Amino acid sequence: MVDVDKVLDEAGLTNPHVREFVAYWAGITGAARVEVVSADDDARLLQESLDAGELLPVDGDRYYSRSYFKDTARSEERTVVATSKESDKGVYNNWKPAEATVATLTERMTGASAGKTMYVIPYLMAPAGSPLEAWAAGVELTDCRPVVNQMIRMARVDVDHINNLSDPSSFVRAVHVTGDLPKLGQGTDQDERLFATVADERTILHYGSSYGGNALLGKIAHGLRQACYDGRASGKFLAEQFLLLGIKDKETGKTFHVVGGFPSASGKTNLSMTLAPDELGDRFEVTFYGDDIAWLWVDDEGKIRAFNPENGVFGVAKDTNEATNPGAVQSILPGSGAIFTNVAYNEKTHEVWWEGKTKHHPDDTDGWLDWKGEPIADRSLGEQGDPWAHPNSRFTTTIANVPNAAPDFDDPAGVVVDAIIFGGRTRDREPLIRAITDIAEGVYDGMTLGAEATFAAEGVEGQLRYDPMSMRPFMAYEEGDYAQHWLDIIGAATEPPIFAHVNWFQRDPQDGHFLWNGYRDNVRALLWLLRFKAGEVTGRPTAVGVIPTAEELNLDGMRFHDGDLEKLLSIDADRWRQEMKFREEHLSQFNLPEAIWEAHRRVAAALDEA
Ligand code: SPV
Ligand code: MN
Repeated sequence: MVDVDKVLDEAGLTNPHVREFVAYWAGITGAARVEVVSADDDARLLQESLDAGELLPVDGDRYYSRSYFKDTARSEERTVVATSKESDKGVYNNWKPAEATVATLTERMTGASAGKTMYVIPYLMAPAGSPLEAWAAGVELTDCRPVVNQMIRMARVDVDHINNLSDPSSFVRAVHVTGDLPKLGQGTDQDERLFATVADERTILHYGSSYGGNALLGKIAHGLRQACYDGRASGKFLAEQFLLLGIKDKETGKTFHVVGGFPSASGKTNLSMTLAPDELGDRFEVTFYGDDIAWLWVDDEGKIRAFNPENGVFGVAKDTNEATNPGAVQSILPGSGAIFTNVAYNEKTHEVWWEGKTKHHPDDTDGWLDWKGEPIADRSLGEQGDPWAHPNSRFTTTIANVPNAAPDFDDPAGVVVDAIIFGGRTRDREPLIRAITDIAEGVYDGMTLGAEATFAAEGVEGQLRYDPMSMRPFMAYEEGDYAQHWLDIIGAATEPPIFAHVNWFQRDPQDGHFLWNGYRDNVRALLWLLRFKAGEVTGRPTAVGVIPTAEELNLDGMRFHDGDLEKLLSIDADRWRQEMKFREEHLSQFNLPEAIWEAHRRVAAALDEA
């Protein structure tokens, strides 16, 4: 048995509730050693991980981690929200009763860390000193050392964060046990993996993975699922899978802030890290706050404020290059300490590569291993076309490494939110941007957010896979209650943000080309929105919101095929009327507040008149 008290004493971990939690789980998991870590331990732990072969060196003090080949993404089917109230059951949250879930996980975790070290990671999901601090502290226990190095990049890690709590019992209890990955039956009827947020006990128990959000419990388990639940239970805040960016007008000195929810593969990471287009760069500067999570609340002056609770970026590597995301490229250069997961790795030169990093993969395959660790040079003819990197391969780096990180990204007071945008991926119907001034219609727009099914076979042609607020896998309680909580929080603001829906993905129906260039030019649509909010432009009202006129958008340096701009700035009423039927079915699943249905009926009636 480990002498837990002695270890905690030596680490200066004094919070009695944390001590009790650590001792309890050390006993259950049967860990051979316990070690308390802080961000200062990063270099030593990296070296230990290298020595043990858990990480491999990448040139320029960077690192490579390869996960088990059946453990390469967040598993939605195996992720549940457990509480003691069945009224928390939603359509998408995989609700389970707390007691049985904790019992199952306790059984699976019993003895499962035998022979391993259990690392104790005291962390904060917020800038220190924020008004939401009571919900930001957590302690993750993990039996996987590279998870510690990742957590040190993604969260603020220090024992002081949990020693000095005003309520010492108020921290999230997070336990991560890797399990015997080759024996877990991933994807079969006997799948033993289980990732549970026991939300009303503020306890997170994840068993059966060492990958990403399954294992870094500060991120989506605490930062989204638990915080979403806490936000409503306290009535104080919203926790959303949103980017957060700033746009500084160098002429006036004012910085505007935008948060945004996008279903996966709709350009969220690239937008969050974008720069102003060259033609506008003299006047506007875009700054980065966060690519994945924002917490929002109403301040004493009635303004909506937000911060990113994370300290780092866990970004998709695929297609990251100087053209798509120069900020990301800069943030993972030699010297950044970045950790790459499941990209291709050269065991001789210690380089990394992924699809889209460069136009073609390296010509000389000598030393190159694919994401599974298999030599590219040994591939059979039939395997030649297989990707080198896993499509969900990632880089982990701290926000401080991002070249255009906002100077105040770490400010505990957060920033005032001027606009809330939702953006799907839609080949027709959705214009470039439509502004929504009514709060209920804005929340309604978020609840009907979605992206086109990637393959026609996944659904009806033209029908979306709905992903309400881009929170489908993270909403911790019933969707109707969630919409009501949004109405309450945003409705309490005396100066609410403006809402908008954006779409960078309209295509020409004949040859399929994108009508809008996208990437850095997307900033032009946001600039119009901020001018519209300020009353500097009026736009053109439609049934589904206000759309810019071509003259109101700053399009300096852009070119369009004939008719494309008109199409980007108009709506197809017939397609919209079809969409309204799909929306009605989608929304009927939830126990929605009447205000959301009224918004739906208003939009439907306006479309019928159009
Ligand atoms: C996502 O999948 O939405 C992520 C990555 O942000 S993970 O943390 O693995 O969920
Ligand atoms: Mn995410």
